[in-house]
Amino acid sequence: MRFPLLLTLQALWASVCQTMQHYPAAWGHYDVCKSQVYTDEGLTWDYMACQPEAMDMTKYLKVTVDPPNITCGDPPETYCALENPYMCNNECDAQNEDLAHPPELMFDFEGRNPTTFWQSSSWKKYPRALLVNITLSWKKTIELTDDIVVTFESGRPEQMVLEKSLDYGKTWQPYQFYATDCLDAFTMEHKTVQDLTQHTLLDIICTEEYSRGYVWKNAKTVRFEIKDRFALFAGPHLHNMASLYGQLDTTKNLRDFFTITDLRVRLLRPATGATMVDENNLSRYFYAISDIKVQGRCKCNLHANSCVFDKEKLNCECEHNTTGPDCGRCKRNYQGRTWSAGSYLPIPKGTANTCIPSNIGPVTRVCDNELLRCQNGGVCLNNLRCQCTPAYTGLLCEKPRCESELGSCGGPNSGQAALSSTSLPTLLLLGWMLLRGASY
Ligand SMILES: [Ca+2]
Repeated sequence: MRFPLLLTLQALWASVCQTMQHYPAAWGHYDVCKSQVYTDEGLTWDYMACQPEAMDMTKYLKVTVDPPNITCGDPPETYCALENPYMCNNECDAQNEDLAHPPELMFDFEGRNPTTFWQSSSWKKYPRALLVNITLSWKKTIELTDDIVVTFESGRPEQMVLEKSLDYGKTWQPYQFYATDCLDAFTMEHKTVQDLTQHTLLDIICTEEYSRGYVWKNAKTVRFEIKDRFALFAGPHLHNMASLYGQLDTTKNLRDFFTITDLRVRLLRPATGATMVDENNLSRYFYAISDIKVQGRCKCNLHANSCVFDKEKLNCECEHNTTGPDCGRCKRNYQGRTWSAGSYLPIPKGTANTCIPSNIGPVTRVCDNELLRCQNGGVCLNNLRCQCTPAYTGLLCEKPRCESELGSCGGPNSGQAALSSTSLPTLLLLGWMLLRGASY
């Protein structure tokens, strides 16, 4: 009679474990760099991979609009609506605060009515191109975590390029091309982010999706889709971040793709609303942008969980004995081994790859990732000790911690280990009740 009950218990246990494996909270947020733990050797630090929270990066940028005299209002100018050349009540005057449209208005608080926006002067020199570069500089490497969204107050441009720099503006690479006709403007085929696959994710595409002004005059945004690109690895609702983190860890190109120091919006041709440009009323053609959204986090190489804005510049608050604006090197006296970035793996805590004191070299190493391997799922920390899974102990995690107990020595990861401590008494109680019920 008791045999089927034991089977029931085992099935219950298995299903609880399975549920835990799909529970997203078990994945790390990577928001803690270290914590104190009790080990066989006493109280020590346990180091983990960590990163600052994603935030609104537009608060920390410097904006430059080029050419310098391209912002409207000097001299004052009156603009007409694109859709209606007789509706000319849009005034711009740089000397009048209420009528000025400086670049800062692309980054102020949105949601007010009427909206605030930057505006260019009009296309007075037609047919010469109306070119404007808007450069956003951070003086710091940052990692994009959400879509870049540019909201236009004018019609969306007929041609534009979004570019990025990874070297503080020395060199630029295109991120995406935008045009009403990709073939005509850039001799590229029209594609959308949905055409990309895991293998072509790094391809630079031209899209017509955000440029068709005349038909969709209420569509105001131009987007660079970061999340859709993440989804190629992490699934449609980004529920499998483990897969994405794994890829980011092992593929430098992929990591670099989402990393920037500067962004540049190159406006190449304004909305014209029709096939022919009305040369008698060029004040219908201009660019106006009400908002640019950039979400991201400081790149700290998984060695810092905060990033501070000091003297007009963002800086990682480095842990793990690292230093530098991106925690990109070991501190003095902590060069016992080569610096390396932290790692997202194994999930949920990752690996800190801390810098170790210079006088602790290979002589005293307890473990490494090749010869002196930690056993039974243990992780080598700083070459100094193995961090064992709950079920094992010993210098290299070679000894089972609870040989005498029956099959409940804890699972292979910390999520399940936590579960075993809280749920085992419940399960035993349940088993006892079932057995009692069976004996009546
Ligand atoms: Ca605004």
